[in-house]
Amino acid sequence: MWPQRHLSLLVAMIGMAQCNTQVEQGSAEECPLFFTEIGGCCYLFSSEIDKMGTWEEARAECQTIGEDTDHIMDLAEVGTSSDCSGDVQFMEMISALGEHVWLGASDAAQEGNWVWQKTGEQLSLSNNLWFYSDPSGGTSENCLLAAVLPDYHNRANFNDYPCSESHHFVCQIFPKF
Ligand SMILES: [Ca+2]
Repeated sequence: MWPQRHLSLLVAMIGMAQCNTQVEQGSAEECPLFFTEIGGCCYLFSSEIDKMGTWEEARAECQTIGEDTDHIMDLAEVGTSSDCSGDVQFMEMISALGEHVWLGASDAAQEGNWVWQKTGEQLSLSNNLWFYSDPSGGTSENCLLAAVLPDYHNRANFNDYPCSESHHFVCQIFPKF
């Protein structure tokens, strides 16, 4: 487990921000407190709330914050929603922060078949955001990390990493269907 401090305060503050801004779900012009609006969608970078965790812990944290604030939330996805037009800016934001972050894709169910877990969309192995030699870890690396690596000019790119490692992460508000 990782530190739970500030969670209740965070939830209260997100709730207050919601009341003040009349946030629309998914594609919001304004995002709740602590969230960042990129390309019409709202993202929560966990460094903003001092949180890290395994991939599973990160995903659960996103879902819990969503339930507590009446949003559909999960680990962030890239390229799965036409409502979110800021994929390039999103990756640039991760590069600028300079920290590895968990994103919402996994190939745990079937090795080599990468699937964004919230939408069920495929993450193609030909997606050019993959690090040039990844995915490379076989069954020992089944979770998607946006890594910021010096040997890749500190440019965020997709890597397969062991799901049990602890990293920062990014949550996203998804539309209510
Ligand atoms: Ca794998």
